[in-house]
Amino acid sequence: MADRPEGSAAKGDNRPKLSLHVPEPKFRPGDTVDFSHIDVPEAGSMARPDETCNPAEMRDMAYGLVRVLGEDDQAHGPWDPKLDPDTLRAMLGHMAMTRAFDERMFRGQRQGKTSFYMKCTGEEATSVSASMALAADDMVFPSYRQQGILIQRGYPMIEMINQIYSNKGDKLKGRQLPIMYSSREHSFFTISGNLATQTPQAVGWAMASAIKGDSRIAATWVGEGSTAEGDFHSACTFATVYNAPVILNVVNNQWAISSFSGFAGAERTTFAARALGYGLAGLRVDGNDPLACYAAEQWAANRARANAGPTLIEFFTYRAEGHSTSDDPSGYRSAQERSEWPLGDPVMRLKNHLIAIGEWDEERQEKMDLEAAEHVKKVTKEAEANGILGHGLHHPFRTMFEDVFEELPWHLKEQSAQAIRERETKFPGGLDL
Ligand SMILES: Cc1ncc(C[n+]2csc(CCOP(=O)(O)OP(=O)(O)O)c2C)c(N)n1
Ligand SMILES: [Mg+2]
Repeated sequence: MADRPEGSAAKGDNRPKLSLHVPEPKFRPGDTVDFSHIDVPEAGSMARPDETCNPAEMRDMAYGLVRVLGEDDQAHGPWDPKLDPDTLRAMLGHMAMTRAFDERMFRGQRQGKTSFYMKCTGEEATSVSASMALAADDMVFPSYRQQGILIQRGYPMIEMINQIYSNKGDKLKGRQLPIMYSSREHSFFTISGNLATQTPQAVGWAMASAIKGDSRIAATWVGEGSTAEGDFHSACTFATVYNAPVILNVVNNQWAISSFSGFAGAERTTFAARALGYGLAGLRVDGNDPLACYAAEQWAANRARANAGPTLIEFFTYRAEGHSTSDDPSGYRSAQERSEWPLGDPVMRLKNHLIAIGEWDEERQEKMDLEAAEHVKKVTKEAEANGILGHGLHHPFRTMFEDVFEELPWHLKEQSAQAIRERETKFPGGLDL
């Protein structure tokens, strides 16, 4: 019998064999990085539609890139939010504080004071600047990389560190992974490690706000990798169907631990373009341009407040450091990526802008950085008095059974008693039970 013709799928079938595409990042460790394929349009070149416009008119905004700060460090075009110098300096201050906080907490993990930390280096504008464009009581549903929101909203830093150290001052009693904060007073929804769950929650909260005739809107932040989760798509459907007053911020830092953005669909289209299929307003924004981040969030907030509909914003940025303290990016990506990244550093860009408009100088910057580092150091010392990892100054063991049921059911009482008995046997008199 003659062999099956080459390239055919099955016997007697001359249709071509099917093949599957498996995405592969452009650069691996040791590779020379060339980002010339990334289109960086001129600052100020994108039109700014009216906040109440039809999403169908926003195609360009979903595929292009909203940019305000140009190579000349000046603000350009219709998206310039025209913030006064005091506001710009405050924005710079929050970003500098976020960076100082990240540095110290990262070192704390390396010194064994906590088990885990996640930095947001290079992505500060996507939380700080966006948060500044919202009202303080708008409800935010962040992921784990938006510590900048808490810093901008004035959440006491000692609470953040107590939580990271899971010590006796931790209001969450050690029940959450370090950095998974929660603050009702700061309209900051409890962070969940289950990716993308915050997106339908934000939409649901926004729907409830509208049902109640309230004036507060909701905003959520989700990583580009997490948009591959079904929850994100349910969130988009509910948002568009009910015209929920919500902002869906997608932080495209191009990596999801060691998986590059291609696995979430970035080889095919932009994340902002997802909006078009749902009939949502979609904006793709230079995430390292603090003014563009502010302007886009403000546009979306105005739209939501006017009952004109939800917005999906893609912040195009780059995760400059490892995913977390448990990660080593040198194992899967080229170390050159960070320095070759064409959109620069958000802190430097805002600093250079302030200097260019005559409202800042290098000495003041040095002082700001020093004061931020000193502040974090001082608060860290205060938090350390409440305990660090492994020093026993945590909430008593038995508290893990508390706060869930009004009255502890019999089977949990039994489990609690057994757990305490076993612990007493293992560490006689040594641990706070
Ligand atoms: C449902 C779910 N799947 C997988 C994980 C493991 N995980 C934690 S973070 C992460 C990467 C997420 O990447 P991305 O959404 O791009 O956010 P980024 O970390 O870049 O900010 C993964 C896969 C998880 N926590 N939850
Ligand atoms: Mg990511």
